[in-house]
Amino acid sequence: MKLYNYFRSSASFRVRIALHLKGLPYEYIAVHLAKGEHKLPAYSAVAADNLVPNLVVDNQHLSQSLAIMEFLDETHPSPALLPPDALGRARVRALAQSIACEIHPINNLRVLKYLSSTLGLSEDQKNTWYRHWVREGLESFERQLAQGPQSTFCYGDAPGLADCCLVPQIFNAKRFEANLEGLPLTMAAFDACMKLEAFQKAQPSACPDAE
Ligand SMILES: N[C@@H](CCC(=O)N[C@@H](CS)C(=O)NCC(=O)O)C(=O)O
Repeated sequence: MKLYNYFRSSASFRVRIALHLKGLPYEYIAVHLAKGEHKLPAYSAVAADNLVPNLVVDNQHLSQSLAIMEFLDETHPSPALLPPDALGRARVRALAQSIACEIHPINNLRVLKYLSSTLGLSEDQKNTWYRHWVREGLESFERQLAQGPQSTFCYGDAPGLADCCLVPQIFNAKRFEANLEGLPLTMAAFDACMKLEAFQKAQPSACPDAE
């Protein structure tokens, strides 16, 4: 498998965690987002959406981190990223989507660039936008964890799909100095994940293109 990705990309980081949790080897192909490499025609030939991550398996190109992680889970079921019961799976997918569909899309690179370059927001205003939406999203995430069963990770006693999404979002929030106070369940799950080798190996500083 080949993973087109970028060390700082949180959607890429999700997939790297899933690959490491499952012990699956992959070729790391760096796409430098800050230099705009994802917009070059050569990369359009790899990823029709011009985004990272993109996983190549048997010459098939897979996009969207949630879809990729579920593909990995279906093709390599152990250890599972989703619980065995339908209710549990719905809860874990909801947590994962709270990050991947609610928080991340309004704070990713192209949105932040649009705020600065096209709408002329200052660095401070852009960071205020980022911190506001991340904080609001994580408060909602915390309330959802509080409604679920008592757990070491986001759901249960093993890391899963929601943890693969949470950890990169927290890394990103820390980089932008978002307020992470008063989120005890969220940060406990984050801390539990970061004790594991798979999360350590997948983190930005461990990537070959880390700067
Ligand atoms: N929903 C997509 C998001 C993909 C995405 O937005 N990736 C970012 C990096 S985290 C990207 O390629 N950004 C390029 C840009 O915004 O120009 C997924 O989960 O894979």
